[in-house]
Amino acid sequence: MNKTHQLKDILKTSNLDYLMEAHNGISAKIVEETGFKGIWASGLSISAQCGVRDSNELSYTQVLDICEYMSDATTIPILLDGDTGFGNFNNARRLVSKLEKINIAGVCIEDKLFPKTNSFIGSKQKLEDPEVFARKIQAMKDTQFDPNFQVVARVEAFISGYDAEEAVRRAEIYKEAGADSILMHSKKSTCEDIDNFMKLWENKHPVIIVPTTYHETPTQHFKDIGINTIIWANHNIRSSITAMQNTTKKIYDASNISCVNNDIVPVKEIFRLTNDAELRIAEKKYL
Ligand code: SPV
Ligand code: MG
Repeated sequence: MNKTHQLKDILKTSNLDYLMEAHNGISAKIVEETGFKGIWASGLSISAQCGVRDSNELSYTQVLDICEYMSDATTIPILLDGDTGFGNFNNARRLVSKLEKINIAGVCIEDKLFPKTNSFIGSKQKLEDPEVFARKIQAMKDTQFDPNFQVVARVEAFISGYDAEEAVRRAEIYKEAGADSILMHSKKSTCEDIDNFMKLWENKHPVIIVPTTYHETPTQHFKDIGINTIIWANHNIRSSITAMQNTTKKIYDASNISCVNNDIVPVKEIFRLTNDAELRIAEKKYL
């Protein structure tokens, strides 16, 4: 099954599936070999690993370059966090064409304004007019070459302080415009927003959630209310920051590296992850 078909299966089937965050080639590879069926290429994490803010400070071609490394390193599908699509309908549809060329299986766009701000910053972010956003989705769906390429519409109504009725109103418009799934975002510490939405939504179309702040809700609850996909959105970048901070501090304090040897992988693990063995075999054949 090709990657777009795999992603479609993850997002559209009624059983609960997961996408795990990655932000470069090596983290994508780790996500795959751990057993996840798909990858969330997080805008926050990709920006952070470049040392910049999640405010469209990376150009879209810079994001594409990182996606290409992630795609080349893996055989499972990647859903790119495409923010607002890097502009209007025209920028968004060009993004789709470029993503298909590097074997990215789908893209999620959110109904905010370019340049975007991370959903966890501030409380009343201005949203895009839903009809304008719907035409952006339509342009993306009209542009895709592979019929299985996935366009996900992310609703930011709860993030901007609106109620479940507004969330449903927007989700319906985006579904009608051709979105393959709806990502309903919330930053409450409980799953109250998601519960309210799902009651009104009545499983009309597949739903993705990102329970970063309401992580104490048991996963079984999301199965029970009919969520299709959960995104674990930023845990690889956060864990790598913790690891790097601890290691760097220990080496700084000790002026020696023996103190961290038990905390870190041996260099040969890097060779394994980047498949150095294949190059050794190829050298025998071609050198
Ligand atoms: C991301 O991972 O970049 C997301 C999810 O968009 S969040 O940061 O929760 O908005
Ligand atoms: Mg993002």
